[in-house]
Amino acid sequence: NINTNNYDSTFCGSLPIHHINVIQPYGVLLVLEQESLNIVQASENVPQIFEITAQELVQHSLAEYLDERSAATLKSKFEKKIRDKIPVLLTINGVKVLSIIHARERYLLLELELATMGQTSETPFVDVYQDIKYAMAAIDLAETTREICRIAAQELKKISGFDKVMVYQFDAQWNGNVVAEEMEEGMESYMGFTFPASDIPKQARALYLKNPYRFIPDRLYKPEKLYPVINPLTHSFVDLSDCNVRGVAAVHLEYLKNMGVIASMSTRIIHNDTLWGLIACHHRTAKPMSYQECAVFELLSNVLSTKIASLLHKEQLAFDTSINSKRLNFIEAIYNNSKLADAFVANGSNILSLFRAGGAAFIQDERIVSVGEVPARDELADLAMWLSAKKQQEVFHENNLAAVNEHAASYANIGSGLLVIPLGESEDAYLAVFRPEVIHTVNWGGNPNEAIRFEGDNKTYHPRFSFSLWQQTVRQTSLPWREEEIKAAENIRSFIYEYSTRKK
Ligand code: BLA
Repeated sequence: NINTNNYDSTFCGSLPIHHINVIQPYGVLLVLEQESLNIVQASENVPQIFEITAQELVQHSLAEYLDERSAATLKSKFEKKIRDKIPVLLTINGVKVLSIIHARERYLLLELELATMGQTSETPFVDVYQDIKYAMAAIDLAETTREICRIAAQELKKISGFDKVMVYQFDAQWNGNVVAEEMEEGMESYMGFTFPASDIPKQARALYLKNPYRFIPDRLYKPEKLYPVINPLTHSFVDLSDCNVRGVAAVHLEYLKNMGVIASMSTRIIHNDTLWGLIACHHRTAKPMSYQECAVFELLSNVLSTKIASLLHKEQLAFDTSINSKRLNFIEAIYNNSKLADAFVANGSNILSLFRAGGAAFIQDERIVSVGEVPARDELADLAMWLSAKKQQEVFHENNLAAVNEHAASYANIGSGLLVIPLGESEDAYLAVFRPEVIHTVNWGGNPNEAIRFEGDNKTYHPRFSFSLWQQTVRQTSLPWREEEIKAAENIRSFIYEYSTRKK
């Protein structure tokens, strides 16, 4: 048995990654008081820009270092009360520095990029633009989500030069599947592998709704502390959740080490305001990138999200249309037959198709009629008693019935999946729809039971060492019930209820 999800929400999922209070040294972080631009906190690598220490710098206002134009730019950004992160080019101490501004309730965060500081020569915009145009056109031609992901991985690998680019799709339990992979020769392939949810726990996933990417150019970095440690305006640690340079959780640095990775970049894919997947990039050596290079990831992630959303929307429409016509077909049969049991028998094959089922049974006290492959009579009677004991009045659905009803193990091959429409308020009458067992193999990237390993002290912990293939055979499970199918069942239940009440 696999038991990993609890770590996703409890242990790993509660590490306070936003209050880490150190940054990665590819930028400098300043915390400013809004009006005065007084520097109240600074990262200890500030001498690289200001030539004085953080301790000295916090006596000053940033205004003293800005030229007139930069000061005006900063001021205008604040006055517009923009909450988004905005990149601006400031002249600090006479040097041009790309700066990302975050306006908070009581203070401002300023991230200053070191990699491009003082640079004037940039890659001409057209060079970048033609690569992006090409990638966008290729993505747009794709006809399935798989193909979109494959092309995106291919193009991003070409543009970015990362050793490996993967696309990672989340499932309903937040495990992730690698659905596309492009990599240099000699690297370990994770194509088709599933990784447990706790590898990237819920608070880390949540950050992708705010930030387009997480960039770790060098896991061997020296963390830079903030001075002073406590923000004097809020009397607490600064919330670094949307800072690019935010320091990395130790467990994840170890994870990257175990994967043989020095640099990592992950970019979100969003669908319906939830995280659909990530583009995960690995490099075996350090990989510095400028804000502009990171912006290419952000842009392509938007293109990818939009394209995936449009495909999924089309698929959803087609599914809805088909399920609706079958649902109406059944409702018509109920109209045309004075007895529900007769409507059920007359409409049998449509019901099987409506619910993509192997069998269905109409159970009303002693009376049982069925279509397709269903459990034996006594097993159906037992199931009805179980539902009655549960006082099941709403639609019930399960795709691993044996896990909740021990008797169901004996008919798992035909009834691992069960969807029940209770037919009466007071009587024990049910329409039960069965789905067969689908035995399948999950290819895990390393043993998920070892996703986290505690040392003897029960406090120190490590991520797993190995990400090589670990196979799990899943039994007694059917295809899951889709939301639209459950909705159709609920609709049929309320129709039957109202229809039979009216007839009385
Ligand atoms: C972060 N884990 C991450 C991130 C990814 C993964 C992509 C985001 C940071 C990054 O881009 O590097 C996971 N990366 C993967 C997976 C693949 C990949 C699955 O390439 C597959 C191909 N991690 C653990 C355990 C814990 C944990 C046991 O293994 C918790 C105890 C936590 N992972 C964890 C945390 C973060 C993280 C806290 C956030 C790190 C941060 O942003 O500081």
